[in-house]
Formats: sequence, C-alpha cells, structure tokens
Amino acid sequence: MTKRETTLQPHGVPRMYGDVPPFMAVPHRKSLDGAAADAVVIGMPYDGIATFRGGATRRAPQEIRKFSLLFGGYNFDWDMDVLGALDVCDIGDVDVVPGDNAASYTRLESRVAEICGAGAAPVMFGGDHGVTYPAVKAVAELLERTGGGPLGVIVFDTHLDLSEHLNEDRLTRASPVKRICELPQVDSSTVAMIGIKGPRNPPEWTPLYREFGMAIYSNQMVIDRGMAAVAEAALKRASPDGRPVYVSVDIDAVDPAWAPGTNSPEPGGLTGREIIEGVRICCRNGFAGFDVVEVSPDFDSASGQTSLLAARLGAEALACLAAKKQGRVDAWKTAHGAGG
Ligand SMILES: [Mn+2]
Repeated sequence: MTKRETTLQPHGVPRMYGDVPPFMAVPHRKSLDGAAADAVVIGMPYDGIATFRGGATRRAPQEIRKFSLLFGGYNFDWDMDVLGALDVCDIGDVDVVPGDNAASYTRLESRVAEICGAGAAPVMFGGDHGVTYPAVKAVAELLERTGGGPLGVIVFDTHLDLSEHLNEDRLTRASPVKRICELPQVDSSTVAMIGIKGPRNPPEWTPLYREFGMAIYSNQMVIDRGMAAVAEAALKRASPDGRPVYVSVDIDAVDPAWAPGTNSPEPGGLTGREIIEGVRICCRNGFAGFDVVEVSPDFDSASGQTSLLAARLGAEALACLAAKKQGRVDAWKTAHGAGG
C-alpha cells in the first residue's frame, strides 16, 4: 500500500470529489511540464469557514465540470470554434488540506504560478471566495517578474469582502478583496467591483473601499445604466491601457432566482444574461486569470442551474480568449447581424 492508499483515499484516488471529468471534455493533464497552452482549467475544491448556512463549495469544481459537458467547442453566439482556436487543458484539482487555509492557498498559488509560468491563463473554479486571493497573488507576482504588470482586477460580487480578519484568520472568504488591495503588485484604484448590494455588507467596509480608492459599481448602477455601460467603465478603470485583467465572479452577485446554490444569497441581483454580458466585456482583452467561486451545489436547485451558469461563464471566458487570438474581439455583438 502506498502512503496515500488508505481507506479514505483508496486506489490512489486523490479526492472523493474532483478531477473527473475535465471541463468541456478538454484533455486532462496531471502536470503541465512546461507545455504551452492558451488556458488551463484548475479546480480549487476548498471552503474554509462559512459565514451563513455553509454549503460545500468544495463540490463545485466537480459539478461545474459535469454541467460543462453540455457545451461543445463551437459557440453559436460568437460563430466561433472556441476549442479549435485555443489550446486548453484541465489539470484537475488542487490537492487541498481541509481545514488549513494557509496550506491550501499555498498549494493553489504554486499551481497557478505553474500555469502562468507556462504562458497560459488560469481558469479556476472554486471553492469559496477566499481562494481568489492566492490565485491573484500568483498571477500578479508572475506579471511583475516578466514585466507584464501591473495587474488590474474586476470582481463581480454582492459583497465587498474587505474584512481585515474573521475570527483572527486573515485568509477567509470575508477578506479576499482586502488582501488583493494590499498586494504590492496591485494598485487598489484599479480594483473594480460590480454588483455590490444589500444589508449583508458590514458598515466598516464602506469607508474602506473609499480609502482604497476602489472603483465600486453597485447593483443599483447596473439597474440604472445597464450592464454594458457599467462593465465598460469597470474595464477602463481596471485596465486603462487594454491589458488583460483578472476577472473573479462570485456567483452570489447573481440573483438567487438564477443562482440559488450559494452560501450567502441576496435577492435583487444580476440576471443570468447580465452576468454573461459582464464577463464578455470584462474579458474582451482576454484575461490574466478568471474564476467563478462560491457555487454550493448542495443548495442548488435539482436542475443544477447554478453550476450550469458557472460552467457557461467559463465557456464564455474561453470564447473571449479565442476571439482575442483570432482578431474577432466582441464578435458576439455582430456574429449573426445583431443590431441590423
Ligand atoms: Mn459574495
């Protein structure tokens, strides 16, 4: 029996939840070994402390991959063979350490660094929102080393996530945006958030976002101006010179009518159409990193609609990357004569 072959991890299966099948049936690779790729899918099946009803976001990568099998490589909206245009693979899930945020984050960070080091853009499925911080850190540090920085960041979320700590732990789902703003490689005035709303944001977060000089586009602004205008403004703030940004989607930015499977649902949020449009605009220049977090399959409807939407957002991000590579940026607007 090898070291790992215990009754809890039989036959070398690394985790009960994870690794199969690969996202959109792209090839699975255990390791990149320096192989070139345009994008690499990675699962982060980790949740630390839950601040409301719990919900195993650790099962999200598995469920999202499952629903992604609905999609083919051709995307009608873009009239484009996305997977034909891109070299994409799935390197499975991070081998997390349940209950240990710091150790799990370190493992994620090194895998994301491996992806970026191979010249690919990471597409990560969480996990709770805490996991966005180590992913952004890895991307930002690599960009700094290679002269590609600084990194702009756009986050779709109901919550500002600006806690200094939660029960003395500085690495939880309550703090990722604060940790990101504190990174030396990130200018907090180029951190934009879209969809912020509601009475679950504690009062101390509001002065903090102003102090950081962040660009906050509230849910009300989306209602008043429309997602297109808001996402365009956010992209301009996060990337004034058109460089790819890191885009993080906390699925709770979406209304529970469209995405009920999450820990902290908040009524009055974005529609499925709005989040798709927002992702398409924010990933227009491609992306330095992309993630969807806070999907809790155990709270989802029986249809799996939240995991399905998360999978769709991953497919749309890849379409943006393919369009950028083929010189067909924003093709979704005109592919079938839209506007005519
Ligand atoms: Mn949130």
